[in-house]
Amino acid sequence: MHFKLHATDVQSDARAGTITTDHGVIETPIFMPVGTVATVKGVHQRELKEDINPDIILGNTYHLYLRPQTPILEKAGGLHKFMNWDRNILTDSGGYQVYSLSANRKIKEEGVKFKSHIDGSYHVFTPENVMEIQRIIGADIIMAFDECTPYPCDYNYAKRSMKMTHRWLDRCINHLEKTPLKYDYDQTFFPIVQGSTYKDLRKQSAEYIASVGAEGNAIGGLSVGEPAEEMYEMTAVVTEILPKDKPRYLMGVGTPVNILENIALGIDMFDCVMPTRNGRNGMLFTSEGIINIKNKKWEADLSVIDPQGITWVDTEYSKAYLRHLFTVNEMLGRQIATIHNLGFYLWLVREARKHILVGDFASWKNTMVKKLDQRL
Ligand code: PRF
Repeated sequence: MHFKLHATDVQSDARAGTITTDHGVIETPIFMPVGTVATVKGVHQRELKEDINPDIILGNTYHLYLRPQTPILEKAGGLHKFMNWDRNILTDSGGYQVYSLSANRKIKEEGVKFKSHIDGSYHVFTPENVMEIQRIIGADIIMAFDECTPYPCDYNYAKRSMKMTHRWLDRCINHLEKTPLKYDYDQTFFPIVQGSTYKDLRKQSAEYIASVGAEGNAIGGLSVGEPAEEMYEMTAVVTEILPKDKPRYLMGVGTPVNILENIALGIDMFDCVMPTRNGRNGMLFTSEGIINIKNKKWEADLSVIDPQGITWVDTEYSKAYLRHLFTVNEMLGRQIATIHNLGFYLWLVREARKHILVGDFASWKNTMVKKLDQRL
């Protein structure tokens, strides 16, 4: 993997760069659509490639390990081939899903024993087997196995957990060195900063993560219920320490405003279920603000979904029609909303990149954040 910085904003820490891997170039800042179970829910590969056009998508070790299970992915020759996606993929390690999804789990030094949310069966994730699973899934970027602390989190728990995440990181790195690549392209490993909402812990964790000298670094444990201001404060503490010449990935963030604010703090990569999950629930993100398409207000509004027309669905269908599809629970409604939202998120980060390159990012961002949170 190679990361090149093309511009840094003068009024903020925003950066525009490119990440090059064996599956192509990723222009940063980037938003990675979430494709948890080997599909970006409700979107055909053709629409994903041609209409939304991301350079990279995200998959989840936790889900893929449970279904279709690693032997099937291995037989297919990895996730790229299984889902017929020839661009970049990043897989999360399960270090978050195991806590948020499984029915119950026991965290120990060795690893996490958890109960599947699907059939109640018991499984164990360790730093070692998670590296092996991610080798088999075969994503271009693979993540360290960590513990994402909840919010709020007691200081002593956060400290102990962070230290265990650091020890797990050492085990991930040791084991990866012993686990050969499975396919004919490279994989890049990203460690994850934790430390809850405590500045001193975040600082310690960022220093530890920076010291391992990985090709890219991630920040976890944020956007778990803390106020946005606290998230920005933690991001700022960490980005000050993480190396400038490596990409920085803020995991599971966020709203359009969260993304712009964190770009301003020096984040290059994002992922979040919001555009897809909230889209399936009728929430549309637009450049004018947020629309709940199920609202009666749109019942007879025959204007197009979004006059900006970022993706073709925006001008192909009216608000009243889309509301109707949600009212009668037609799956097409959820598909249209998903394409619209992903198109909007990708447009947002591409615009941010353009403005960083031109040199007016800070003023553009300030104008945008005023509009983006408005409820229409
Ligand atoms: N760790 C991992 N994945 C994550 C997170 C984390 O802390 C988060 C937190 N927002 C989202 N996804 N491994």
